[in-house]
Amino acid sequence: MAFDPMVSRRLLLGATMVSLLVGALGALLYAQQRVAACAFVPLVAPELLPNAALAPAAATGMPIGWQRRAGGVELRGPAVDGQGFDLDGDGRALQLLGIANYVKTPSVAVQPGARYCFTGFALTDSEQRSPTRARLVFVWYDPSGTPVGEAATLWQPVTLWTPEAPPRDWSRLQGSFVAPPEARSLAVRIEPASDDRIYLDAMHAHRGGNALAGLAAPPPTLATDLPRVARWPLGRQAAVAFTFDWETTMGGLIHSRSVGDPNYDKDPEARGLRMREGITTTLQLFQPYGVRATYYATGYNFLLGNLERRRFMGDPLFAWASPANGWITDRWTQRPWFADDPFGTYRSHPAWYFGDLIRPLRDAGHEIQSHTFSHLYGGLADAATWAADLQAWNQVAAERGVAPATSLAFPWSGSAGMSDASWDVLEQGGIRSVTRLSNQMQYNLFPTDSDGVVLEPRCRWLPGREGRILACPDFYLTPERVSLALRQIERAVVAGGMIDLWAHTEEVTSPEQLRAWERVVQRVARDQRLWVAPLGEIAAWQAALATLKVELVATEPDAAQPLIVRVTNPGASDLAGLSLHLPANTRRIAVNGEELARQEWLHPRGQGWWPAAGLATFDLAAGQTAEVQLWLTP
Ligand SMILES: [Ca+2]
Ligand SMILES: [Zn+2]
Repeated sequence: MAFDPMVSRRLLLGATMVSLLVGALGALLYAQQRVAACAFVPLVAPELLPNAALAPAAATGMPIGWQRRAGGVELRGPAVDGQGFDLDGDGRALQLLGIANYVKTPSVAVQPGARYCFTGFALTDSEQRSPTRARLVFVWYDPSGTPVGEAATLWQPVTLWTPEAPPRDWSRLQGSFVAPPEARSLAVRIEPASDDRIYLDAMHAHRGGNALAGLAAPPPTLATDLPRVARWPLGRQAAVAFTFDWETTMGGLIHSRSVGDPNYDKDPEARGLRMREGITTTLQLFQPYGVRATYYATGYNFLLGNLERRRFMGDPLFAWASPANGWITDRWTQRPWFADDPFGTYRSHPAWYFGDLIRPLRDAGHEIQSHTFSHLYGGLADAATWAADLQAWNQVAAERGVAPATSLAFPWSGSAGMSDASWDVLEQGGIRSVTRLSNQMQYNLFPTDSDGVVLEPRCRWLPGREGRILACPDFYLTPERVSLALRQIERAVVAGGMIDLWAHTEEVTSPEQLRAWERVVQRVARDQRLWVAPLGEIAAWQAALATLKVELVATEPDAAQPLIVRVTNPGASDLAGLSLHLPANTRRIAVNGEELARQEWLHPRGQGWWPAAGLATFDLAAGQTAEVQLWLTP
């Protein structure tokens, strides 16, 4: 066959066109994929983050335009201080330390309705050798710079770096969200789930990020329509717990630390006796008011003695209990923690063992929870020590008929330094609420005003453990702080929250201390707006309410047809005195077919409804569903 140059040229041209088209299409697809993955694409998805290079601002230790909540966020790296890490070759990365802390990016201009994404890299060189987690929170602002919405990603793993086993790669932190209609700018907060030190580097923001949409955390559901579940039983507006740190001479008193203990320089035996006396005085204090309190006990509180010379937790030596960490001597760096046990009984050594006091406390209805077995410093102990401590506490508690701990008060308010691994141990050990958390800024989940009044007094989920562990705010009650305590309670009412009023039992023994406590207890017990209960019960209530399901059964209510609401309690806690806020035009109400009585002149105690307050109250046991019928005036 003859060779036709025309045909061949046409073919060649066609082939070239096709391959160019395929190439262009391929490039387009490739670019689309990159945009979806939040990668940089010239012109299409340029860098949006101002100072993504983390260029340092003079003298602040921070990159220009970047913000932090508290100290503990600063530039580190080979080119900064010869320490720390760097991923992208410029010699610096941003350190983030503290569970209450965050890094906040400079703001990025956005168009409403468009999707934006953020990517960055993280690792931790945790002192406790624990990997950790972090999340991103997108904060949207209107043109005036007012926040108009927030959206969080799921918690994402942050890999552990150790000198022996450095990880191959840093962990990627990423997420994307669509800008809401009012939004004109965006800043991204990076938040940690523990006090393990994190380094952040190679952070970028782009348009796009479709492929990252699945990393969004489910948004919180806000029920605003009536009927709506009231926050506390019987429609009360706030909850108050009276709690005590209660320790024998062995629990903390001989292990004095000058920081976080106002009586560190007093004789540990005399203090142990006063801790004991504080049980008698507080039982008398609460009895007339029917108030039930929480006693956070250390392990030796459960012992009637130790004639058997039992050894607990493997007779540990806590090398971290050193002057460098605030101890007044270096004694505990050489001596086992329980070495001073006199091996006597509560009769021969009443300051050392309180096993005889458990029964009277329980008989009076009070709650006994964990102040740790050993009175360890939580942020300095490792996860294995935590596990041994929780196990030992539950063991000796069981010997006195006390249930495993579900709530824990940190000795010395020493939560600063808690690793994600230690929190895992607490969670797996059944701890559902914690208090006495660190008040150092970067670890402090409950900021206060200058007088020490907690600004947002309500239990909140521990970051990274939403739905699992509640962190509850406390207020240290001393005779000088009575009027502040009353202010704190008012603040809890306004917040619809809770406050834990606390001291050591040794601090409720003098006539002056008792007068102060009496004033507050009387005030609280008579205040119909307040629910007074042990802290563990308050936390269990809040956790149960978070899982409560309220469904409107589709009907067209009129004068004859009721509105039907199904309320389900899928949790393990009974909800006695569950209350519903009702529509103002409610005429009648029935629960599971039984009409609730009107209580025109009473506060809504127990079953019934109170039209003046717009509240209906009934009990909903664990695992039960109630069908509530409301007849409304049209
Ligand atoms: Ca870098
Ligand atoms: Zn203590």
